[in-house]
Amino acid sequence: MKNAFIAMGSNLPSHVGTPAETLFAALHELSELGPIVSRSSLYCTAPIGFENQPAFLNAVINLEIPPQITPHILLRELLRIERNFGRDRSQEQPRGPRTLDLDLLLFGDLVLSTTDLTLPHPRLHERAFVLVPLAEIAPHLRHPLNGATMEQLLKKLKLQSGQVECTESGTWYR
Ligand code: PH2
Ligand code: MG
Ligand code: MG
Repeated sequence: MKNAFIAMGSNLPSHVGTPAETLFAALHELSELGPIVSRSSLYCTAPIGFENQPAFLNAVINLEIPPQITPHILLRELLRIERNFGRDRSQEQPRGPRTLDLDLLLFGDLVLSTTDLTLPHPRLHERAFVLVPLAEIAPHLRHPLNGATMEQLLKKLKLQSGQVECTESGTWYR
């Protein structure tokens, strides 16, 4: 059985409410694609890339992938769920504020490079807002390209205090 790891992020309200409410509602839609094995805590994180925007709420989930779902089908479904929560890519600023961002980090140990999808996610190992929640739920998972565990990759990042803060403790999907 294969598992996909998906990063979730939000820093703008959507039609369902606050970023936290958006992430929980999106989790419900994600659970319709396959069973959610685990999810991380929600983390309040300082914006990276474009700094003059609200703090993000970030999390990572482990989704069990049914055999008929290919990486590109999963990507298409993630984009569809983003649009359901008001994401409009034609109106937004790169690395700017968004109602919902769903990034495919890993799809089993698949290594893939196409115009619309690169696996593992090329910036996975650089981003504390991804590695902290990922290492919380899968500390011993190995990066398919360099063999390092998520725990080891996280240790290599120089975390600044206040950059990534846990806002709740992770539980099974509610
Ligand atoms: N997403 C971005 C740009 N910057 N910063 C944080 N802290 N969290 C994010 O999810 C994030 C970001 C573009 O997707
Ligand atoms: Mg993103
Ligand atoms: Mg994205």
